Amino acid sequence: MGSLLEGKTALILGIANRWSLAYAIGESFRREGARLILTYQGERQRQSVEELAKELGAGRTLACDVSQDEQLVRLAEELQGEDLRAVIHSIAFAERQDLSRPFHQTSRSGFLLAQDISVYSLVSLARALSPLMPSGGSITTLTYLGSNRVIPNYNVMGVAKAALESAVRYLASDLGPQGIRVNAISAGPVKTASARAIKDFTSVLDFVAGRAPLRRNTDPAEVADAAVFLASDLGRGVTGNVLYVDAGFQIMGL
Ligand code: 0WD
Repeated sequence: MGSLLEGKTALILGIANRWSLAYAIGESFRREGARLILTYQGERQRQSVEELAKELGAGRTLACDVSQDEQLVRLAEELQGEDLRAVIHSIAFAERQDLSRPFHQTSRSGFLLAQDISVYSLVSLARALSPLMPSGGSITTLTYLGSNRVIPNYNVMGVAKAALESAVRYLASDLGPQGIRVNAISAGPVKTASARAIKDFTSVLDFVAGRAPLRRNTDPAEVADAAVFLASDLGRGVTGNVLYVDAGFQIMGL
């Protein structure tokens, strides 16, 4: 048991199941002494997230579908009086058909949906939650290499991740004077429910394991420990950054 986050309250959005990157982050945050608050997307996920919350020793579990403005307002109301020190935004969504057909066939509605859930949610959460971070703190989101390289079938989500990484920089500039740091972790591919929606995802895992400098895929625990670093005082000088935790794959040309 470490103490890098001892006494700090952390809000984690995006735990869907035990394979979610956000769940691994919850485990690492707990190990380091954080007090956890989790959210669930809707009634459908409520019970399962409450069970996962028990496993993680999380004190509170609150509803938050980021596509609903009124739920963000309610979340902020329910968190009144908390001194949030860390927020994890581990949320993305795109229509399955937009993760398999050619990118130029993306519909307007599919494009806007991916931007709304995967990017605008970070902006709206930063607005709703920054007043609850009076002592300063850290907001961390999850991104992927498909933001600046073409990854087959990642398509509309790659464009969303490019916008997300840009949003991180603008938010870091806005909130820095309040002592709030905003960063992204660019994780290597991990087999989660979201990743399975991407056509031929298993071949991406095989390719990366063969080419990455460390000759293996990314362990969710490695992503989680990087999130601890960013949320802790060890990361106090880091903001507006994209930190790659991908066994080094992003440096390779061929
Ligand atoms: O290879 C991977 N798995 C990588 C994931 C590599 C690099 C980055 N990422 C990113 C994802 O793009 C995402 O931003 O990490 C983040 C977390 O993704 P994950 O852990 O891979 O996937 P998952 O366990 O599915 O969690 C994403 C969750 C949703 O899960 P489902 O499976 O139900 O779609 O995002 C949440 C939901 O819990 N989510 C929402 N939460 C609130 N409101 C909403 C919403 N409207 N939509 C999705």
